[in-house]
Amino acid sequence: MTEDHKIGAYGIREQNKIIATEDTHIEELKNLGYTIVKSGFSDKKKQDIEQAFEDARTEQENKHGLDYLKSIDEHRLIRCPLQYNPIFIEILNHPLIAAICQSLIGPFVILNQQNGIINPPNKEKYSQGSYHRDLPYQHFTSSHPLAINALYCIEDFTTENGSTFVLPASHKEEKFPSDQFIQKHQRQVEAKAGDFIVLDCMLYHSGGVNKTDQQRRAINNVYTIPMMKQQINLPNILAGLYKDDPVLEKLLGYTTNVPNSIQDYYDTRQKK
Ligand SMILES: O=C(O)CCC(=O)C(=O)O
Repeated sequence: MTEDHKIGAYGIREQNKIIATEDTHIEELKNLGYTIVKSGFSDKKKQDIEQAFEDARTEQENKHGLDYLKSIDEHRLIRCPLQYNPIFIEILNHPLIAAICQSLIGPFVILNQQNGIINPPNKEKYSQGSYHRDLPYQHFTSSHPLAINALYCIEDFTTENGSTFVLPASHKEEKFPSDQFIQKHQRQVEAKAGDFIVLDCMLYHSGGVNKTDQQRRAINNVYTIPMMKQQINLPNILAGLYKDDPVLEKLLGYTTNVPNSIQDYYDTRQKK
């Protein structure tokens, strides 16, 4: 910051300092509950992710059947894309996202879920298009974040295609605010393809209405303290895949899976 841009202040003895790249994001997440992080992925990588997203969607539909997925309102979600292509592992293991999560949640972070999210065109409704917390039904606040959602944008998120609405600082309040407050203070966040919209999971947010004739896609990556159960048992799905990598072994939950027996629990103690 140049002298011209220095903020005038008095009576202040303590102030945050921006030193590392992640510090700006950490400050925004603490104070506002959201921030935008540039992935730095090349155009080629972004295209490969988009292709992998569509391939994963086809594979899921072939496996479970589109009619069945529609009958349970799961046709606009891809559950656990990480099982289909290692490119999704690169997304969930992004170094800047990892640094932010570790600084906010603590040194031991696990992936709770990764989902492909499709906001359909022509104002059609979808499951994420209503206000919620990513730790739903919870009405407490905590002094440290318990969970962070890094929503990777496959295309530009615009007001036209239903980019995400947030209620700034609502992660600090227990109750969902009144409709009047929401109408006055909600903010629609715009982001570029390849950005992550990163949210404190206790921030109230909602997908917007997609008024265009093109789908708007994203991949959410939710990270939590290791004491929270995963949305789906990822070690079970991955069946040993990536277990040889000590970082991924922890992140994917291999070391925090609930032991099936007392002997299994003793084995975890022995490894410590
Ligand atoms: O699709 C969106 O804009 C929001 C996604 C969302 O709400 C979520 O990942 O929890």
